[in-house]
Amino acid sequence: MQKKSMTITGCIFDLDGVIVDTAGYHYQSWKKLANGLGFDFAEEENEAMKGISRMDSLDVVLSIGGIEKTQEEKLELAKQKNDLYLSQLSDLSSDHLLPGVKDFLDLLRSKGMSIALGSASKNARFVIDKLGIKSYFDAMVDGNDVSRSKPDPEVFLTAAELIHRKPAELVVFEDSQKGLIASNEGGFISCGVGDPEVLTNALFVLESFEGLTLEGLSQHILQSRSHHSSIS
Ligand code: B16
Ligand code: MG
Repeated sequence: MQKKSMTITGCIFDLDGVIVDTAGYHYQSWKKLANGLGFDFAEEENEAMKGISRMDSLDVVLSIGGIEKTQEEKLELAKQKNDLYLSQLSDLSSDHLLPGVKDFLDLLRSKGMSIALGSASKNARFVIDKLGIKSYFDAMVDGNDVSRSKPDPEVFLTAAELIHRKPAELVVFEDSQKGLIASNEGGFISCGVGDPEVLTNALFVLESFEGLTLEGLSQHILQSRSHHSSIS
């Protein structure tokens, strides 16, 4: 029997919720802002906020509260949220990297894989600096570089272009449904990081990067593809 093979030339990492657990800090900041405006923002409602831009997130929060604001007021509220968010990052360090991330980055480097960042966050470069992992990245694309928010694939396609790799050869790691839709739309190999019950747009889902090898990654991809083709 012919052995199935595949080529992976690199990986694109989302930031919040994949490399570092800042998703909770984003949520706490939006909750505080909502509370200040007189309503609550429940954790279940936060899932839809993952991966989308600050201004789009603000629109979601305001619609939950049934509140309308002018563009100028919105800019001020977005600034307040960002100040709340940044105030929680003062002691961020490599200790906050999610389990297995550092080892997996080392592995990718040692195998000559390209590594890029594809994050919606305008704070991404600041966070990457604080985590001490800047030197791993061949390219970084964040919320300052794109005009369309996930689920648009712009952020990942721009990253692929910068590292001169084809989407079909790149694995995108994402913790949000919107990011996974963006990855699928761009023709990337979509790996969810988190809960498989939630991340239904992923080709396959990893709980974490702990113990992940390139062989293991290839196996996940091949198995998921053959499973998907057998049920479609
Ligand atoms: P900022 P990711 C996203 O980052 C977050 O998931 C999302 O919750 C946040 O609203 C967005 O960044 C914008 O972040 O306010 O820092 O610009 O997951 O795409 O790395
Ligand atoms: Mg994320």
